[in-house]
Amino acid sequence: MRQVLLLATVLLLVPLAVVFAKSRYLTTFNNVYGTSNKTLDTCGTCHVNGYNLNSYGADFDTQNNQLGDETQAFKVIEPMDSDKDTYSNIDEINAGTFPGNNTSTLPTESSTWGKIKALYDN
Ligand SMILES: [Ca+2]
Repeated sequence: MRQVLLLATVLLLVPLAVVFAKSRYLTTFNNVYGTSNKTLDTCGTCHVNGYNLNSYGADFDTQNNQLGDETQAFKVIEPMDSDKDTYSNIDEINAGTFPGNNTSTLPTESSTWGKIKALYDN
């Protein structure tokens, strides 16, 4: 019985430890880019479907493992286009769009005018 309780405790605590350890990366991200309490202040900046890394998270993970420095890893991947939507990671971060989600892109002039036109057409 004691072993079952120990196993249950470990199974409950390990995922929590992973979540707390990884949220440190989000804190670093927010400190580097001033994104605290903004759109990108979410696990979804680097993850998809829970724990799985999106393309931006994977690029960060690769660089962080090589450099051993979270801040430098974020800086190194700034010019990259992790989600292949033609916008660099830093341009997306500055615009508040997700650098690891190719459906989250910077507004174009035509899309902005389209939204304004739609307001007046209704
Ligand atoms: Ca991009």
